[in-house]
Amino acid sequence: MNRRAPRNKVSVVLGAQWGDEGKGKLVDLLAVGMDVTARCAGGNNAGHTVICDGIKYDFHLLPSGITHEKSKALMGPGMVIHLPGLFAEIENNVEKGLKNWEDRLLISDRAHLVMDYHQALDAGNESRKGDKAIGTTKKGIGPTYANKASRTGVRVGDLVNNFEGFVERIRAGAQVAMLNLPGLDIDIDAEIARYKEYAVKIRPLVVDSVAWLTERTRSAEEINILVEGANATMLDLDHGTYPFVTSSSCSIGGVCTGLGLPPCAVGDVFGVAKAYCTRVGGGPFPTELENEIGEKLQKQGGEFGVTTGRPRRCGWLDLMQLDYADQINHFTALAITKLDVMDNFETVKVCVAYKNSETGDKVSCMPGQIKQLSQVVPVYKEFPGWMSDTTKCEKWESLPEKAKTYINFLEKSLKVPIRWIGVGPARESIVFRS
Ligand code: 2SA
Ligand code: GDP
Ligand code: MG
Repeated sequence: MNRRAPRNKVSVVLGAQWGDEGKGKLVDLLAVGMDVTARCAGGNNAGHTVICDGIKYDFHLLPSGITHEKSKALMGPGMVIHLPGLFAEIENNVEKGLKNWEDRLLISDRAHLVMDYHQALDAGNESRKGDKAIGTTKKGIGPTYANKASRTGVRVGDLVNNFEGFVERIRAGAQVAMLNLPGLDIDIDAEIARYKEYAVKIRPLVVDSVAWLTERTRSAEEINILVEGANATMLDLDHGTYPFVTSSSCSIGGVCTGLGLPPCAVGDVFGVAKAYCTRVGGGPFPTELENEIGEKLQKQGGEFGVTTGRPRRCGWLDLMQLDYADQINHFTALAITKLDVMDNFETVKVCVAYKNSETGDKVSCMPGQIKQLSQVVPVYKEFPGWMSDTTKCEKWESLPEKAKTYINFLEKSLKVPIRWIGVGPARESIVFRS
C-alpha cells in the first residue's frame, strides 16, 4: 500500500534573518484565503506588526491572522504563553477594533505557561551576566523553555484539566525561583487565585490541537492552513548565533515539532528578509554599520523593537547569511521587505562573501561558533542607489530600473524566487511578482 501525504499541506512564513523582517505583514496578506493561521513557537518576545485599514495592530502571542474573521487562529503546542500578557494584548487590540476573537482563537493544551516568576528569572539572569547579557526581551522565554526541557514546566492542559496538579507544579516552580533569585517574593496564594480565573476564561478556547489540525490536513475538503513563524532562523536555538539566540526552534523544524505536523504536510515555505538587515540584542552581526549609514537605516526604517522599544542594530544585506537560512529552510519563495527604506541611498551594498579578518582567507560557509563569526569581514558588491520613491509602486514594471537590478541580483545569487517586494508598511504596499 502506498501512503500519500495529507491532502491539505500547510504554507509557512519564516523569518530569514534575525527577526522583524515583516513576517506579520506577509501573514496578514496571505491570511485572506486561509481557514487557519497558527503559531508554532515562541511567546510574547515576538512582535508582529499588521497595518490594515489604517489601524496598526501589534501581535505578540496572537497569530497575526486573527484579524481575518473567516480564519481560526491557533496557538500551537510549541508556544510558551503568558496569560496576563495574552489578555492585555487582546484588550489592547479589541480597543483598536479587533472583533469576535473568542470565536476564532484556539489554544493547544500542550503549550507551556510562562509564569511571572519566569519573567523575573529572565531579568535576573540577564542582569547577573552584565556585559555578557544576551539582550533578551525579559519575557521569561528562556526560563520557561528550560523548565519545559527539564520536565518541570506547567502546561495549559494542567491549568484547565488538572488544577491541583497545576498548583503543585507552580508551588515547586516558585520555590526554585525564589531560591535562585534572592529578594524575589511570590505571593503564591494570590497567584493560585488569579490562575483559577484564567482557567475559567481560557477553558472554552483549549483544544487538543494535534487532533484538530490533523482533521484539517487530512480533510477531503480543501482547507487552507498558514503557519506563522516567530523570531527567525538566525535566532534559532540550534542553528542561530548561539548563545545569542532565543530558546525555541524558529526555523522549519520547529513548525513540525511545534505543531505535531508530519514533514510531508509542509508545502510552501516562504522566507521573509529585509532589503537590508537588522538585529536587536547582543551577538555577532557581520554587516552591521556602526556609522551614519546604519543610523539612517534605523531612522528611516523605524527600527525599534515592537515588544521592548529597543533600537535595532542595522547593516547591509548579507547573502552568506541568507543562503545559510535557505539551506536550513529551503524557501519556495522570498519576500524582500522595506525596499522603500533605501529609496534615498546613493549606494547600496550587499555582502556576497566572508573573509577571515586575520588570514584574509575566504570563509566558505556560515561559521557555527560566534568567535569565528565575529572574525569575518564581509566582502561587498556595490550597487548604485535608485534615488527615487518606490512607495507608490504597485507593479514590478513600475519599480525603478536600479531597484530591479538590485532585486534581480539577490534572486540570481540566492537561486530563490523573490515573489513579494515590500514598499511600505501598509497591507497594500507590496509588489507581487509572479
Ligand atoms: P528572548 O527574549 O529570550 O527570546 O531573547 C533572546 C534573543 O532573541 C532576540 N529576540 C528578538 N529579536 C528580534 N525581534 C524580536 N521581537 C521583538 C520585535 C523584539 C523587541 O518584534 O521587535 O521588541 O525588542 C525578538 N524577540 C527575541 C533577542 O533580542 C535576543 O537576542
Ligand atoms: P515581524 O516581527 O517580522 O512581524 O516584523 P515587525 O513587525 O517586528 O517589524 C517590521 C516593521 O516593518 C513593522 O513596523 C512593519 O510595519 C514594517 N514594515 C513591514 N514591511 C514594510 C515595508 O515593506 N516597508 C516599510 N517601510 N515598513 C515595513
Ligand atoms: Mg518583530
